[in-house]
Amino acid sequence: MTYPFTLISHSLCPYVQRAAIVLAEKSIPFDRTYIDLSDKPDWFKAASPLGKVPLLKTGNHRYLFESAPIVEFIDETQAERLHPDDPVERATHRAYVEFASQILNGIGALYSAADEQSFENAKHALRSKFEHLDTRIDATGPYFDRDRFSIVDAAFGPVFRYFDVFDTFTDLGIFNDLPRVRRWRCALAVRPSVANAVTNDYATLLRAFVLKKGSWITGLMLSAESESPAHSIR
Ligand SMILES: N[C@@H](CCC(=O)N[C@@H](CS)C(=O)NCC(=O)O)C(=O)O
Repeated sequence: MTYPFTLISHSLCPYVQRAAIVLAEKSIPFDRTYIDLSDKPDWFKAASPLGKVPLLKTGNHRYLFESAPIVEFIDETQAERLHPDDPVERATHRAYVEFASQILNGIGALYSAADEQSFENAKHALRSKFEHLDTRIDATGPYFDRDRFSIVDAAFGPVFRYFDVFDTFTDLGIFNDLPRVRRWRCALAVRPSVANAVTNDYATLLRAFVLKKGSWITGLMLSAESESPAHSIR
């Protein structure tokens, strides 16, 4: 059986996860096609003007690209809206989806940092963004917009997922004394749409990615493995 939507994916891509989470929140069944981004097939290059995942193949065989318009399209056309009705609130939510993208860039800087100083700089830049979020999230929680799961949550589930893996080999301390962010992270981790947006081998694949990076964080992972080889992927 084929479904009206196919999400063109990569196993580790946080932007793909946003679309998968929003589809799941709306109980829309969909197919997934995984792309090897180091060896992109011709049909993918033709369908993706920027050469990136996600793409959403819609029922009429059109491909949508870029996660923000894909997510907005799903939100506008399927089931109840996840974005708020109020235009100011909606614009604010869109801004925090962009904030999540900036945090993803910061995570990229963290795992790419070649030396301890750049690693510490990346860590502090991330920490200050989460400090801001801790002041921004409502005390009642559990989500960005209290008890209403929104697209901002779909953007932050994949952000926190990186730290679930990093926490297995290093104590970054990024969330220390940030109780609202910590509670939000826990609430997203157990939300089925978020938990099921990746395959079961996500952690193994992310560790393999970190190993290949050959950066400062790779050294932290390898030294933790030499002390406790339980998570070793080699
Ligand atoms: N702005 C894009 C970012 C998507 C993105 O960076 N995708 C990455 C994987 S996570 C990709 O496809 N990279 C392949 C490439 O740049 O060649 C979006 O929101 O969809």
